[in-house]
Amino acid sequence: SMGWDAYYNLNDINNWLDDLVATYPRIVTSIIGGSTYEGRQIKGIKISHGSGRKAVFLEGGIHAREWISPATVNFIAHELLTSNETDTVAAARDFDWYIFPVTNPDGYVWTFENERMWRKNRRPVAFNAIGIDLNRNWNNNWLRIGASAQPISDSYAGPGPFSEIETRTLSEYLRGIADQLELYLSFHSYSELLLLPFGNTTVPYANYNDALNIGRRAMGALSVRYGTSYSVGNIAEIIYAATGGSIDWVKDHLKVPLVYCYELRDKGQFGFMLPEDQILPNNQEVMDSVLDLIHQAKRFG
Ligand code: 0X9
Ligand code: ZN
Repeated sequence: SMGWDAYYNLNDINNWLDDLVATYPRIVTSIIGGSTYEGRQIKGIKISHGSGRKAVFLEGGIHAREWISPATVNFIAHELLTSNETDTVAAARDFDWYIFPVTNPDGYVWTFENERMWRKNRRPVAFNAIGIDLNRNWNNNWLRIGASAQPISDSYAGPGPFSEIETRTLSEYLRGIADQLELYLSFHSYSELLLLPFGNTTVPYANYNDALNIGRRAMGALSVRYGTSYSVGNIAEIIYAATGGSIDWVKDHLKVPLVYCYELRDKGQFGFMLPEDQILPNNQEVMDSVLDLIHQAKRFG
């Protein structure tokens, strides 16, 4: 079982996912979203109460050091499976959920065992440089802006779009379920923001204003519990222009109606080193917002 007062390493998370499959065999299945340079699997679970439903995709831990991201994704899975609260039960029943808490497993392990502040994957790319930023490697305006061509950089985009096995395999998995997807959520830290595509332009896409309003309302729901205030907007407008991120590709290539990137707690006091006593409050307020997104997504189509 998983407490919400500590960060868990990859083995603990993967074992916990296996436990969920064993505990709820009719509802939860084990899924593999892809594989990694060091030979690991990108492990996830699918929660489904029946066929023919639209789906939600939760992407956690693409940046290794952002430990609150897998913790948040795990909590959402836990709530969907254990809560008796009306909205949560409905959310679990009305959508299929594809849940991947750690989409950069090699990097995540490295932050536990070697360098707490590691961000990228772990593939050697030059004689003195390791790692590609997996949120710069997707094939959408690759290397256009806010990404580096230097292997030593923390935002190194890689030698080419989808050069990395992690992004290539996960994107193939996503293609396979694209028709089902209604809502895609990518979880990062930190800054307390809800970001919308695209990373290279502030020009709104077709349903941008609807997506913006839905996001704003959800961040209103997030703020109720502890007063945490998230800003909502286009990536290029409210943080910095950056291309090759997962949500841009998911929006542009898979045409998923609603696509967001959370930058979780905090606003910089502790940054990536968010204290463990903030895990639960963070997770609860984010869950409040996810339920609100679900409520709105149902009516959106
Ligand atoms: O720069 C990033 O990849 C994200 N910020 S972080 O501090 N967590 O590294 C923001 C990504 C938002 N952009 C896209 N997903 N395109
Ligand atoms: Zn990040």
